[in-house]
Amino acid sequence: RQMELDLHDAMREGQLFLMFQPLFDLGKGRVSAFEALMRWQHPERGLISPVDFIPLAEDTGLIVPMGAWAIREACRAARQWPDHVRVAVNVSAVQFRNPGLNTVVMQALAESGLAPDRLELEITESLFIDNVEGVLASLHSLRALGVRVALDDFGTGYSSLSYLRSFPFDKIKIDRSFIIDLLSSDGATAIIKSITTLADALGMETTAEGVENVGQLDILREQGCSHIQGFYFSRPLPEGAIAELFAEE
Ligand code: G
Ligand code: G
Ligand code: MN
Ligand code: NA
Repeated sequence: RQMELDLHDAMREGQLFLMFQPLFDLGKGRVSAFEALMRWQHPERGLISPVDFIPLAEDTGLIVPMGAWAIREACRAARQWPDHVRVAVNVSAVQFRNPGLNTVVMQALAESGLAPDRLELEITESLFIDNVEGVLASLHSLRALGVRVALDDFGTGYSSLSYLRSFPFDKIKIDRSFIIDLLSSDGATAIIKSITTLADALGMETTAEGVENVGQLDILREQGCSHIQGFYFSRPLPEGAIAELFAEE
């Protein structure tokens, strides 16, 4: 209860901020995007992880204004980056089902001047639990704005294949749990291979999440994964560090 009150204050008092983790394009050999990851600098408790406050934000509905803020803030930041670099923003199921999302996206693009195809929204499989028709309609209206859509945490949820066929995602993000097993299990390698083959056939990119070492990277490259994200390449960075990163490139 106290945490809920605190979360209200967090929004008003600017205690929320975004970190940005790079996604690396293996084919082009360069950073292609950054994923925006929300953080809460609590005045007494210090830094709080989204794992600990996003569920509360979803239960209370606060995720709707918080998520809108994240989209606006991410677009504003990305406007400073080179044109080929996108920004990816996580959209929770509650936020996705809110009818105001299209307007939020449109306003964030207009306000920042960011080209629509530089914004990528990450949604998870859990959205497809019910009302699949409604979810597909919303996805199409977002797509009509010119933004990209990625399927996050792929492989952890429900019957994945039917909605992969029904909706043209731009990218599939392969869940970290598959990457963890890569060095110890041939089965995990086979799964990566089948996901990248499927994604290629459907014209979708793939990002492997949670890549932590060069051994995993080698297998992913070999199995046709197009992008990687993870601590091996870079941890999430503060906005200020990104300008330096591009200066080095
Ligand atoms: O950054 P970290 O790995 O701690 O994120 C933990 C979880 O919180 C991830 O599942 C991530 O998708 C989620 N998350 C981070 N930022 C946001 C955000 O802005 N909105 C939503 N809905 N989820 C987020
Ligand atoms: O659910 P989602 O994919 O949005 O979650 C992203 C989360 O994964 C972030 O909290 C981020 O900090 C975390 N993450 C990113 N790279 C790695 C990694 O290499 N290892 C681990 N353990 N977590 C990672
Ligand atoms: Mn994500
Ligand atoms: Na994920």
